[in-house]
Amino acid sequence: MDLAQVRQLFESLKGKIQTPRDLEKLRQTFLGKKGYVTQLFKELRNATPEKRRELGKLINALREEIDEFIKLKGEELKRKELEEKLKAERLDITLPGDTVLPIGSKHPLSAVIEEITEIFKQMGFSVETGPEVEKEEYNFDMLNIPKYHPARDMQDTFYVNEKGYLLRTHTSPVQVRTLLKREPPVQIIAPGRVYRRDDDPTHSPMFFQVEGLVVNESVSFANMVFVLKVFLRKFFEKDVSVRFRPSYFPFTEPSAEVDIGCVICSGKGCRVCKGTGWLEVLGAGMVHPNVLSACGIDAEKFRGFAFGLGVDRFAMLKYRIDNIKLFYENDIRFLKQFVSL
Ligand code: 2NL
Repeated sequence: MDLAQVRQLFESLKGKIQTPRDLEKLRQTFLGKKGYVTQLFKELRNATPEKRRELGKLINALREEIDEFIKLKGEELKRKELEEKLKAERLDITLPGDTVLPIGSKHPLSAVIEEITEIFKQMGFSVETGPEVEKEEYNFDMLNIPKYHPARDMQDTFYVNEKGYLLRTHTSPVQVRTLLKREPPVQIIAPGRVYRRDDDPTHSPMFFQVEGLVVNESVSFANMVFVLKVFLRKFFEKDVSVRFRPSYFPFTEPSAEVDIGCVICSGKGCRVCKGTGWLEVLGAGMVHPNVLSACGIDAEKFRGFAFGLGVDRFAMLKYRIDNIKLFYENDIRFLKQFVSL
């Protein structure tokens, strides 16, 4: 083949190059050891010096042209290949992730304790806490519950040792400690865990209580009625009816049990209020003079009222939960229903 034919062949093949392999084949066909251009150079040896110079220039030009084409086409093919690869592997990093981090929620009992605490704070109460392992003295003796008094059995106490230490059966010892270290006027609430040897569908051996205590000169039963009514109506977010029934606690005299009109059936009678239309929610009374004296307070000069409530009962009524055990099983399916609290 002569130069013109080689050039013509190259021109006809140029447009058919699709892949790097095609390109390499093209290179071998023209510039390889037995390629057409290489062949043309070899044939030059037989030409005259003038012809050799003249023809050599032309062959060289063709070789450079093919070289340049291979270089540019190679780059183009590489770019195309990369583009296709990127298209195939494309990730849209602007899409939202598919793993939503689970967000924890407040335990319903914590939410209710906070709510109760907030209401009493607004009424001028401050919050006191104390140890859960208590002295028998603070838990019973100073609250007018003498040794061998049936109340100590009624509350089925967990004794820690024989040296007079126990798990507190109510948060009253917190109030005793406060009275021992502080002069009246005192206006406090004591929220916290308490322990009793009870374990059945409606009783847990550990539960939460909030107790309250007000000690001042001329504090009356009427003051107590008012404070508890305000509290109950704020907590249940409606104008609930409230009634006080006579009762007995060793640490208060007189004592009362406080009922509200059933928040489930509005007093018509249902399963929760056992058809009575009333729910018992609080125990309360005027602090017994023996308790004030035991705490070093002049019972002639000062009076007080006190009350106690079970947090679980309040939470059950507020969120319509019928089984106290749900609060202590920590089943995620139960807990995650309280996300907004
Ligand atoms: C109930 C009854 C009550 C008290 C707790 C108390 C504390 C001191 C002095 C006098 Cl330091 N009283 N606490 C008074 C009356 C009732 O709780 O049924 N709780 C669930």
